[in-house]
Amino acid sequence: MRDNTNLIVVSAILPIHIKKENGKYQVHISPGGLVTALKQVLHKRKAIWIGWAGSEKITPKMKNLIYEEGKKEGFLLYPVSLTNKEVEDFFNGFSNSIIWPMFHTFQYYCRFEPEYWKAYREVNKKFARYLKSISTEEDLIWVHDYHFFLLPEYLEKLGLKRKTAFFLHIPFPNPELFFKIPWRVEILRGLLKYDLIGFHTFVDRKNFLDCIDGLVKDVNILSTDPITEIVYNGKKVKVGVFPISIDFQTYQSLAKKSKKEEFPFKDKIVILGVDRLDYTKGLIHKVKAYKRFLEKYPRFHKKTVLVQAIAPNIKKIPEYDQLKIELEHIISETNGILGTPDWTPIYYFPRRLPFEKLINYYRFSDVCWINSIKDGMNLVAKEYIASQVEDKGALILSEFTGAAAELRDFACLVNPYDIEGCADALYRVLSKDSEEKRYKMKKMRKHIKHYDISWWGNTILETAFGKKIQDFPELKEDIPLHELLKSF
Ligand code: ADQ
Repeated sequence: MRDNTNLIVVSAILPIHIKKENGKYQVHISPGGLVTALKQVLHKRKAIWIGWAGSEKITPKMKNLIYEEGKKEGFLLYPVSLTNKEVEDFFNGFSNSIIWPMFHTFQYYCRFEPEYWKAYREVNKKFARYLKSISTEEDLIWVHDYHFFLLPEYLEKLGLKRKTAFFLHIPFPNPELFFKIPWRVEILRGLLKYDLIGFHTFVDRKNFLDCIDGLVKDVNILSTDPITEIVYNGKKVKVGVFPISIDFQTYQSLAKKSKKEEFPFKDKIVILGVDRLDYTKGLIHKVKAYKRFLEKYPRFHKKTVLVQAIAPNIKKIPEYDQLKIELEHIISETNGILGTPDWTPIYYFPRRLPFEKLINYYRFSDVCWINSIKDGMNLVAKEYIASQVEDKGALILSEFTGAAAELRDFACLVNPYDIEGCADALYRVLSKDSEEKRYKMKKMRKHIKHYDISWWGNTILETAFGKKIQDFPELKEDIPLHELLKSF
């Protein structure tokens, strides 16, 4: 039934997750940039995507539902079950209360519980066992993100020879931060068992190489450009920089069809924010800076609105509950102090916008403001640019995003900690000559159009496995479910 070579993609969460609500299974789209990007790369490819589907037990009925959902997107979804304890200690614990905060420079949010490390190893082992049951030596395994630093080590322990590539969607910290992690050496040694390791930026790669240099014995770093080669324990590991992107054409063509009549803020200057609820996104700093802008530049009163959509987070961490409370407080305080009966300075949508609405907002907003304290890339920046089909808008972009490395010459870069500086930057952007904005937007659009999601996927797969995404067959035929269920 299977071709000789399959592309098997591994991520902690599948693009959909299932919840039982009122006795019925409900399918939800998983939030976040990893899912957005991979869905676009794998579209209509017979790739097998494995990950957790948000539930402790997976019944045949759920498998069927997940399989059907995957088929709609054009790929095969295989759910891996996690116990509640594993979700707590591996997912919310090690991954999201140690690695996520540390790699985003929030070291004081880290909880270094040994139980978390134990669960992290166990779940990596579980995924390796699962891969053993579904893969052959011919298959190519493409692993995503910080949940799976140890996966190739466990594949090796199970006696499996597999070709593996790893991509880190978040930043890699410098040694000063990374060295604080109690299991730092094990993490680096685990990573060095991949055949290819990919990062968003040159800074991430440099940080990784500096950490290796400082902590791993008997490692030989051979060359640096464009792909670094490391020899460790007699094995070659490639390390590259592959800035992730978006499906430019899809955003552009949907934006062209989007209608101004459907845009709810037609008569205002609109500053748009689209983020997940996360302390890394600099949301409180953004609201403070917007408030400061209105205080300093009253001529923009009643003319300007900040439209901020915030998608809920799937991670269950106390910091997110606290952030939501603080954010809602500061938004209502700003609206209360500065708003008038006929003007609300901030429109806040605490939800995931439907795709068409998102594109409509991207196309007709005057400014998109990304204020991350730290961000691996930030796809919202690129989605906004692709949707600016009239080259009109402007991008305010935090210096601390991966996207800033690519767009620094044409976006308005800001330091999110500098409230006064951000307020002035917004003023400058709104006061700028429209020809200059048009020139900058054109330049950014040209860049993203060229370096799109296909470029990203193909470059990684070619570097790792000598294949492009198009080399994998399209998902056309109906694979009987019982064939798939055998391997669950
Ligand atoms: P994220 O931290 O999730 O991704 P980002 O890259 O901005 O950040 O992607 C978010 C995605 O979710 C975008 O596709 C956006 O359109 C969507 N989204 C967010 N809020 C939304 C809302 N309120 N309504 C509708 N859609 C919303 C992680 C890393 C990033 C990296 C990506 C990809 O943290 O740095 O860019 O992975 O590698």
